Amino acid sequence: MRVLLVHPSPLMYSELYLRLEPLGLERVAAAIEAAGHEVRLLDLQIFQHADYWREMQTFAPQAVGFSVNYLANVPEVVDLAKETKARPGAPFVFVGGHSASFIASEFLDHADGAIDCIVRGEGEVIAPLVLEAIGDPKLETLPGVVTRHGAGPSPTLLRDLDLHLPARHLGRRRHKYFIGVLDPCASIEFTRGCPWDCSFCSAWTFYGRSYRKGSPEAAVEDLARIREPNVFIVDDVAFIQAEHGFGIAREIERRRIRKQYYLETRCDVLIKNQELFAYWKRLGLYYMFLGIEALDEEALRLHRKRVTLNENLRALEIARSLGLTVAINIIADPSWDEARFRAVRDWALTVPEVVHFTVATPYPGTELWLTESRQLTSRDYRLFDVQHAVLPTTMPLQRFYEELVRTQAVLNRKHLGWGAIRRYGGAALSAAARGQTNYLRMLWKFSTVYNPERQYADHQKPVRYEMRPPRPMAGPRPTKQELYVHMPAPVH
Ligand code: B12
Ligand code: SF4
Repeated sequence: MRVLLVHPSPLMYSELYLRLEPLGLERVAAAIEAAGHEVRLLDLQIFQHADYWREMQTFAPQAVGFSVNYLANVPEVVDLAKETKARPGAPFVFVGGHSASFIASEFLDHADGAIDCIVRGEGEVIAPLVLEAIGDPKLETLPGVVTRHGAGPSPTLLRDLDLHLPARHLGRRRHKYFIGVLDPCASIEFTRGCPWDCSFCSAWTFYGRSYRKGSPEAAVEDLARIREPNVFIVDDVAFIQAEHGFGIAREIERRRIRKQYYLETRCDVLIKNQELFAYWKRLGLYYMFLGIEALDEEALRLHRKRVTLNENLRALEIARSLGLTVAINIIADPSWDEARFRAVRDWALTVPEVVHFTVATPYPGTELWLTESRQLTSRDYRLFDVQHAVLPTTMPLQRFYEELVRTQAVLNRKHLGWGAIRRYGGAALSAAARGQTNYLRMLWKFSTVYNPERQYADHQKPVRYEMRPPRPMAGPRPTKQELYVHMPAPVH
């Protein structure tokens, strides 16, 4: 069967700092290819809708699968599915990914019959079975599958992460993928899931709080296939288990692979596994993201981060002493006033790190989605991108955006424009000499992407698809049934 897999258009973030390969789709593609199908992959972060329609004509797929990890992409995918189904000889249309998994039935309702099924959870096991069941009523009995007529049992976890390494050969224009100065940059996955349970996050609810590791040999085999000199390690929390991180590192040394790496981890993990991170620094670890989230104990407790402010500050010192470029994130609450923004801005100016600000957003799939007592001010999917306020702001909304962007602009002052050229000019120019200009191009784009008027105007756009409000909880706390996509068992 001819199968076209599609990643939707870029999010607000990817307009500036990064653009990353659709690793989830590449893994699903590998599983589908292994089942004997002919697969093509189209990434609309790079290509245009016109390219999608061209592909529909020239490749004439019998099935089209969309990846929806982000709510902001829901309207685009619903519209593409509707237009696809309106044309003669329409293919089977299915959708997977994080956000799709958490809002399966409302997604199907918006599509009004244009989406044949949503595939909840990991795609590797189930996608080939879905293709096999097209046209058969057994489709809606498959694990993780939801149609307008029924839903199968909880999805099946992939038994072994070493299976179905990403089908990177299907990617086109790979030189467009980058993160900051790591230009170009590929992505890789070493582990899946997270054992913590932060209230604003859905990494743990998606995988039913499970945590799995691939073998160091398979991970490094995958790494060896990557042509790019830079690699984004996509694990939610990198190197939780030191032995696994050392195992991969030793294998990299044994195979004499030299690359630069970006990873994301927790402050307590960095403190606990300092030696491991120092080893990775020697191997090429360049850029690290630490989820600090808050500058006070009360907010850390509310986010249920299970780290203290002191631990966070200690981790920053360790990262600095290792000589890493460090990015951190702070969650701005819509309740913040001018004084709060000023205090955070002053702090951000005193630290050498790249400081990002996101807006507290109850995302479906998180505990916060069910427990947040404040009323949503918007249910427009496009505004659920952690850059817009969807909860009531204490300041007038326009003022909130002015303060937010002013605070985000600290990053612009410190790490973009000429400041960046002074700091990373050598790396940027040598990338440019190789024809890689993604990073150079981002340096002066800040105010076209982060703009208070634009953010405020987004709230005035007509809303065609509205999210369903959260369902009331059965008890005082959300249950596993209410939160998890993958229930803890079974593993196949
Ligand atoms: C890279 C990344 C990004 C990149 C986007 C890159 C891209 N090209 O998509 C950037 C940095 C832009 C980003 C932004 C955000 N992200 Co993000 N991101 C990730 C990250 C680290 C890796 C994604 C990845 O490659 N995973 C590995 C692959 C193998 O897994 P996968 O994509 O989930 O695919 C599997 C399944 O989902 C499924 N599947 C996926 N697509 C399809 C399609 C079909 C047809 C089928 C059948 C199955 C299927 O099968 C795949 C294989 O099992 C994940 C964390 C993670 N480890 O997954 C978070 C994650 C996906 N992001 C998340 C969030 C919350 C965000 C933000 C909202 C906030 C933030 N963290 O900054 C913003 C969104 C901004 C916006 N404007 O809306 C959440 C999920 C959100 C949700 N929907 O519930 C995650 C899980 C992180 C987390 N800890 O909460 N992100
Ligand atoms: S924020 Fe990080 S540590 Fe917390 S649950 Fe999500 S992935 Fe795990």
